Amino acid sequence: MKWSLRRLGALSCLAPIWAAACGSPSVVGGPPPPAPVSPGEPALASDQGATAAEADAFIEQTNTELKELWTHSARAAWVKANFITHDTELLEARENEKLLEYSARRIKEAQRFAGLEGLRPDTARMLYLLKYSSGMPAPTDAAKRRRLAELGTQLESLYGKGRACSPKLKGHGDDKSAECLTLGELSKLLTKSRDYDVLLEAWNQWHAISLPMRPMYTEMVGLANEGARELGFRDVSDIWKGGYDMTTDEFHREMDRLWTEVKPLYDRLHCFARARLRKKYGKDRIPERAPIPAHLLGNMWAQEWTGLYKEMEPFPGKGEADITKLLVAKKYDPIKMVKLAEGFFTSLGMDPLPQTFWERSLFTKPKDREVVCHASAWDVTSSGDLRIKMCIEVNHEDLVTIHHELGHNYYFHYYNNLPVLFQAGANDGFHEGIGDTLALSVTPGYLAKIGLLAKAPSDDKAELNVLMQRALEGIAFLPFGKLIDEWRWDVFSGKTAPSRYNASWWQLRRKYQGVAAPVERGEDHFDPGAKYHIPGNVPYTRYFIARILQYQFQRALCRTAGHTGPLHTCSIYGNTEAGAKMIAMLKLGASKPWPEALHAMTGERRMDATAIIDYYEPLITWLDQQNKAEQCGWE
Ligand code: X8Z
Ligand code: ZN
Repeated sequence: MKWSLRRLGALSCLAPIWAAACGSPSVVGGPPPPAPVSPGEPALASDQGATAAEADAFIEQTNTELKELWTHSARAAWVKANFITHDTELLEARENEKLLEYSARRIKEAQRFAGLEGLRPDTARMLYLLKYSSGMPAPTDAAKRRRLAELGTQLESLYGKGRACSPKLKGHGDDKSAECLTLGELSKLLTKSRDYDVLLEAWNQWHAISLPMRPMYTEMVGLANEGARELGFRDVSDIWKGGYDMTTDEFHREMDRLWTEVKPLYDRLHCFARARLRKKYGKDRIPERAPIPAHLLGNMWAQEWTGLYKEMEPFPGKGEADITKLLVAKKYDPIKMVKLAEGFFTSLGMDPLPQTFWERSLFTKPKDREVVCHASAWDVTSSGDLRIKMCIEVNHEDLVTIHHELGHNYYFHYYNNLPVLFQAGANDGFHEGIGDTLALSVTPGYLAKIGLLAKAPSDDKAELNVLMQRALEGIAFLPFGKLIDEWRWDVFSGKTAPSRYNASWWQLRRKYQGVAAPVERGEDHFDPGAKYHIPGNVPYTRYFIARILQYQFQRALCRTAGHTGPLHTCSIYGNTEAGAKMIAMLKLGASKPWPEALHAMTGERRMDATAIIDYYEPLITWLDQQNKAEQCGWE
């Protein structure tokens, strides 16, 4: 299964959530929650005559049948994503339709076991996981279900085929005579160019790809909500928020707590970045106390700002924080980058990737056909057919993404002997956070060890440069990670009507990220659709959670590895004790509530933002000095 597809019915980077996978089924787990969990919880009518033995048999059969359906749908999704055509779209949609039908039917059937006493704990947990497994629940009506499946496929394809076309972009792509640029080419342009108008054109034209998605997305929301109601939920958002071993109210409070804890970090980085951009673009374009124009942060969605490293470098030229430069200088190619990342996992005592991984993965963008380039990890058979699909470029960002994707693959690998309902992360944030944790160990010390750097610089200035490089990714991302699903939850619940889709999007982007659209964006646009996970229907809070957990994981693993000194200097490379702790957690899959899985690896049971705060402490102190003359914040 593709990771984002594993939530039945959502497109994923593990596989769509109607196949939701960016790494695995977003079937996440928790103990059977006390009923009623929240106002969104379905009122379950249990069957007086049902027995625990019947529940065991039901779950066993579901695991067998789901595995088969997931495999079929993952194969079709793989072929479609590697070769987007009218026919492959149809084939994928048909397989998903079957999966949607099965999933909704089994969730309904399982309601007869609700509240049943004497269930085996594993059975009770799998019933819980099943209940929240459908990220895109389909209505019973066959025509509506078919339409929902088609919409899922077509939305993802529209994104995959998207191009930004304009005479003003000529000369900025790989082919200098082309006027239409792929997202990969645009991404390079956004990191390299500092020409306000060229950047604006790239941003504008990419955001034009999503306009045809607007009516389709609206229709998809309506149909999926209908499916959710048939299952007894208020709307799809209650399902998305339901798989975290806590009530939806508790979940909201947890996410808000974590955000409140990390927001001061983001505010400082925002303040500093805005001041540096003001130097570059002038006061008129970057006024004080104003949000930053969204096209100037080196990334199409302003979600990570590593493209701005040169402007943000605290001590120019100190150390070698620019990993892209190192990779290019050492003549790395995509396969060599994947081997490097695999080498990190094996250094921890993990198994090498299977030969079929190398034979079946997509590593580079084919020239002759349309593919979905957004990176994803797969286990097509849920029993070891591991792959990644990525259009790798030789740069730092893609090296981090490769670690990210292999994190999914290693999770798949270590839990693939479990029944498929347990084949998921402890929660979906765990699945997203594994590779990211390892990427934190790609320190100058590690780079020196493997020969990418001649020697690790050891002075404070070089260290601050490295921390800035990290922060432009890890801290800049946090508000974006939080806001995407806030937008979607309100869309699903009807709080945001279709007539306010874009307005609500920009309100949230302003509130959380402190960025603003560079030009007026009315409801004649559909800007959310220009981000993969919206047409792909991949839930996003998982990345917010992962970006906090990865530091908590790292702190614990570094403790196990006996690291002394500041957290940001720790690399667990080569430490098999730390590796064993990680493997112990991976092997649990979703079989236990996430606090138990967290405990297995870290000895802690609560998500904790203090690790990320510790990690960046020296940078925060430095940013405070830099920001002294600035008026931070935005109106
Ligand atoms: O979608 C992804 C992965 C696949 S699960 C490439 N990520 C998010 C994004 O690109 O927006 C990883 C970081 C956040
Ligand atoms: Zn992922």
